[in-house]
Amino acid sequence: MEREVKEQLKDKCRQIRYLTIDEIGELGVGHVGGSMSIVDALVVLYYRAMNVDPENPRMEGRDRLVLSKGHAGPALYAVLADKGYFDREWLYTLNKPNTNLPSHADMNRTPGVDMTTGSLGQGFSCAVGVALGSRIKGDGAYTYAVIGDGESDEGLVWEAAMYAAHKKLERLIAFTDYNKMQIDGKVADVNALEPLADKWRSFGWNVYEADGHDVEAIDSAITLAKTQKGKPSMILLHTWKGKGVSFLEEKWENNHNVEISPEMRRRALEELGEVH
Ligand SMILES: Cc1ncc(C[n+]2csc(CCOP(=O)(O)OP(=O)(O)O)c2C)c(N)n1
Ligand SMILES: [Mg+2]
Repeated sequence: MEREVKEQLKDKCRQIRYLTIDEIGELGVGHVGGSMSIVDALVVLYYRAMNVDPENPRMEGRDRLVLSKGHAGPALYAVLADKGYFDREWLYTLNKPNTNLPSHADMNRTPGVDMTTGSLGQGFSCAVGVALGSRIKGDGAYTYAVIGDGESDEGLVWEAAMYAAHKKLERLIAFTDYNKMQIDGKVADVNALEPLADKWRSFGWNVYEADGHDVEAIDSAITLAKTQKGKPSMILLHTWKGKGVSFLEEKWENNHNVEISPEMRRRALEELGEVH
């Protein structure tokens, strides 16, 4: 990746984190930790990998993203607003009455959202259906899906994983936001996933691992996944819950769905720097 491109993507991550905090701060509470941990992957997807058109959110043959961990909606909304799918002012209606941006992603309300998600496990199985539909149509599109590590406790994830491999859905590329935390504690304590890479491999997937806060590593993993034939791909992203704001990073054990007071919002935005 060219140095300039990398710097641009990194700065975009900073800006998306700023918008994410700003919109949650306006509401006063939200899924901050898991929104901040997935920003870099969303940025690589929307600013580099995906064939999408904000002017035509339902374009035939577009690549699709299913944010199966739908509670990270605020991060996706920040990206979609920045890309021009809708007015940035919408961000400040997050999860308020009559909003088009509910806390969990909703394809019937928000331009650019490809699947309604929030009930953990379901989105991923829908992504497998989307990828299968695309293959049947022969439109050449890629389907991307993001699941949480806690979400991986859902049996539905593994049913869908098995079926995707059975159908040889090589244009399905999934990510696990492996931030090591879920709602009630550490993933390793609640229901350990390791050896996670081996599990996905044994389900018939190509598996890659990357630093989920390194845009170049994420981009390389996607590029590699696209060269593979006959299998879907899983990219395990090692991430940090609350990434980008020091006081949230320090609260990694308890930043899942938390208050962002006006003072916390001010401090976080100051740390993240200006957005124009
Ligand atoms: C089926 C279902 N059960 C429970 C919940 C409530 N819930 C929302 S987020 C969450 C924790 C998910 O953990 P993880 O997938 O690790 O998310 P992240 O750390 O990325 O925020 C839970 C239990 C839900 N949304 N859906
Ligand atoms: Mg998690």
